[in-house]
Amino acid sequence: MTDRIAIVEGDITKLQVDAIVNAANESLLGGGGVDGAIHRAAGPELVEECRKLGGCPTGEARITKGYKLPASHVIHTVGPVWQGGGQNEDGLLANCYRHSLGLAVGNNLTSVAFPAISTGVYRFPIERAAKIAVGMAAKFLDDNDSLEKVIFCCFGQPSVEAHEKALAVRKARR
Ligand code: AR6
Repeated sequence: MTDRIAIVEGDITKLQVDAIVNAANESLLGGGGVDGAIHRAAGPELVEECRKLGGCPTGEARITKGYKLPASHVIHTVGPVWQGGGQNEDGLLANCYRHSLGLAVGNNLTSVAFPAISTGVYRFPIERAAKIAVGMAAKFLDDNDSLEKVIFCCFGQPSVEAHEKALAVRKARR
């Protein structure tokens, strides 16, 4: 199923896919990093719809329309803040990917692009996060034929390399 996983470098707000995933915070009302970029590109209607959702706990996900984005939907998920690894950060990050992909399939979406959730302001180590992200996507694709493409949209070469390495390890295991 790893042939349905793609790794690209660039700005996720430019991608024409069924859904881009936002690395949000529990308020869902916007912030910096990729969250700020997505809200800027989508326009003010996005935060209006988000306001109606009443927040989102860490590890869960919510879906909205994409408004002015090329993507028709935004899936907002809240990654864990890295606290050294002893606070179930791995499990919470895996939940973000699982719930986001579940929402995509539940809404009949076939292509989804992720940023590297939690690896910016939330300081989750990139290699560890990439392993979790790629592992969960591969597992999910195994179980869901309707999903055609999962894209990891990486910001910067270290993130690209971490995802490519995680994908290569995954492929070698098959
Ligand atoms: N396209 C793709 N990836 C991006 C983009 C972009 N336009 N901009 C940044 N990244 P972060 P977090 C990468 O900090 O760690 C916000 O304030 C970035 O290089 O956006 O989950 C929220 O409101 C990094 O690899 O999200 C929360 O409060 C990755 O996206 C908090 O930050 C995630 O970095 C969430 O922190």
